[in-house]
Amino acid sequence: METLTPVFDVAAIRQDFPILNQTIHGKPLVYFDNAATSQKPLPVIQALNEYYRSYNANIHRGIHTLAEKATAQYEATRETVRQFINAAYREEIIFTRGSTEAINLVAATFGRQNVQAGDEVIISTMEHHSNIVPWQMLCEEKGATLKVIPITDEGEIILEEYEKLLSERTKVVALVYVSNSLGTINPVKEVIDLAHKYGAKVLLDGAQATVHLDIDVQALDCDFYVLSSHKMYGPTGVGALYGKRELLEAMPPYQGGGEMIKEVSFEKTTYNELPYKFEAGTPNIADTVAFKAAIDYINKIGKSVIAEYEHELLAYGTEALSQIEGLRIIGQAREKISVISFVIKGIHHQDVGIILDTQGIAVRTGHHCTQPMMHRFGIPGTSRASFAMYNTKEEIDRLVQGLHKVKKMFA
Ligand code: 7TS
Repeated sequence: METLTPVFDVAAIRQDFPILNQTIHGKPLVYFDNAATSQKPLPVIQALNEYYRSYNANIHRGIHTLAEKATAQYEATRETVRQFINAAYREEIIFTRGSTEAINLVAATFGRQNVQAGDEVIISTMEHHSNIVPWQMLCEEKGATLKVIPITDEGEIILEEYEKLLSERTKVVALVYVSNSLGTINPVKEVIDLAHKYGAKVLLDGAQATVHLDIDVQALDCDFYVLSSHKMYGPTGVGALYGKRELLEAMPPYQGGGEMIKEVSFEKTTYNELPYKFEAGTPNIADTVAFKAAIDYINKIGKSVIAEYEHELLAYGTEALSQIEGLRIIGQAREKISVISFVIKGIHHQDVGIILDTQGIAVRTGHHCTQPMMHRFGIPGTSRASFAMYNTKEEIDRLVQGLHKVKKMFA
């Protein structure tokens, strides 16, 4: 009998990721560094290959067949990203190198235009450095003030404290949707609605969220949203900025050059329409084209099915790791994605990472580009296991065994 709900077949999915099928130091690879970057399925690798083998050409400028095909494929990715986050218009999707560049774009254009001396920008304690430093640079330049939403010991932002920070001086609230170090899913809708009461604009850092959650920028009513392809099973070097059309239209360009202009003379340049106004120079065509294959792959399997499976991994991993004596999970929010950050009493996180690697297990160790947050927890860093759709409970068992070995070595 045919089943109506899609079946999640992790063994079949693993076949699509050739990199997983290898040994490291003689042990089968366990890849638990997905929050840093995810692995790429065959359709993505094939899309890259196909682009360079059969239609590499510069886009938007040529009238020859290859240029037209490359342009069509590049623009098809824009439409796919638009649908994936439910933006209203394709012009609202600007391609960038990733989340970092997208945040810098907003800080340098919208920020410079709208944040003045005495104004305030609000971020949270759990931001990635890429959602701290651009705002800090802006505040320094303008004489504005950076305010920080505190978090609880569980790793949740304190909404009442956030409300106290808001005022007529608040121009921007920039918040991570899902924390890369804690896994926390922030209550972004409440944050956005409160900010809008004060006329502030909200940027959501969706670098981690986009691959795990259903994203609807219209329902959220965020003003800006950023994402990175490489954390979504797509290639590195490409990401996107979503911005509400009227905001993007009012913003000055970010970089000057080809593509972003309408007409250039030595006296005056007029700028291109959206989205090209923000896409100066030849973009990363190949990776952008292949990014579509990554989103198509996620859509084919089904985001909710993937999320359900990853949640199972999170619950299983949390339970298993909690049994290890001396291990403390950093980040115990009620709403989490499949990230488990932890410290082990008396053992440096770097040693944990090195020993796990000798057993073929890849985790990330350190501050994960969230140094102020580590400071908040009074630790230099953590070891972090982050799960993707191709991970398994057996791999988590391997991690647990590995951690027992680590502990033995330091006993
Ligand atoms: N924001 C968050 C929440 C992130 O996790 C990252 C990357 C970025 C922004 C920056 O994204 P990029 O694509 O521009 O680099 N996070 C990580 C990580 O957790 N480990 O390595 C990179």
